Amino acid sequence: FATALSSGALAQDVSGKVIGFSQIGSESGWRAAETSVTRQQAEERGVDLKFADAQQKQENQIKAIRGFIAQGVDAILVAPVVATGWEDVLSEAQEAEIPVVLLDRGIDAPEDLYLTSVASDQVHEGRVAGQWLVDEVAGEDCNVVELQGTVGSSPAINRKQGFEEAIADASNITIAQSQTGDFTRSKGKEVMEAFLKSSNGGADICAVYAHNDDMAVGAIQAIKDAGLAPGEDILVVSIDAVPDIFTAIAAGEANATVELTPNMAGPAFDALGAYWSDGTMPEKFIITESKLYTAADDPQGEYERRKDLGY
Ligand code: GYE
Repeated sequence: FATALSSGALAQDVSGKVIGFSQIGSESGWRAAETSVTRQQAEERGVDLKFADAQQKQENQIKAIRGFIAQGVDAILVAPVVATGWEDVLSEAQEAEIPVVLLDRGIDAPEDLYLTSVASDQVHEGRVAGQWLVDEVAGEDCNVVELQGTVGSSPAINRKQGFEEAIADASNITIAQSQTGDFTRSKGKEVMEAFLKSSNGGADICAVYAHNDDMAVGAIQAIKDAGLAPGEDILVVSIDAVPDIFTAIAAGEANATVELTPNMAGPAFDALGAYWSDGTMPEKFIITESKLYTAADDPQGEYERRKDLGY
């Protein structure tokens, strides 16, 4: 019994495994946090993590995955930059019997091509952001400008859809302009500048909805440069809950964010460990939480808490 129990206790063990991680790049603060949490998790669990930065290009991710297959890694983690175009390379991994776990973004491909997917419910995130705005403006007319994430990525598609669903019955709220800011601060600022110019210097804009905090931070700068007060003249709602947005919320320059945990690797390693120990098949979709934060939720404390976690 003692032996059976102790081997049971090792059930989730992934130590000694070689795991490749095809990361998208470093477009956002959230992405940087995910990279560092994944490295930490690997180190704590004794995983030999092979890290490949794709610099936002799917072709680099496909090359990295082929490299991992050629090296004979034990598993592959991939954060897929866009949703389409994965079937061939994931079939190659499947033929090589290397389990693949998707992190933080989804793909349009048969579900048997990956073991599991660890991600948030991105449609839900969009709904939470949209519902916050519906409640906040309480029936007043409101023109929203939207900063979308990377074109063709699952969070851009889903966060747009969820937000539109949440405001569908609010005839007072209209999405006046919507464009991609590629999940980056610099593009968020640039696109917001254009929105402000074409909206009477910003006088016609009531709120900005950004698919991530980094674009919101860029937009906040553009709003200030235009001589307006972000958070007051123009409401700001976004997604991720990174430290910098809490600084903005604490300063009254942003209003709300929806949290996305950067710890996608922890549940992924747990799932792989169980799978390797006794063949346990994980849930196909492991869904992380999406909590709304506003100025009422101790933004300074949330900032510090994340800094302590190594964001
Ligand atoms: O929200 C954004 C990042 O894929 C869900 O990608 C993730 C998104 C995240 O760059 O900041």
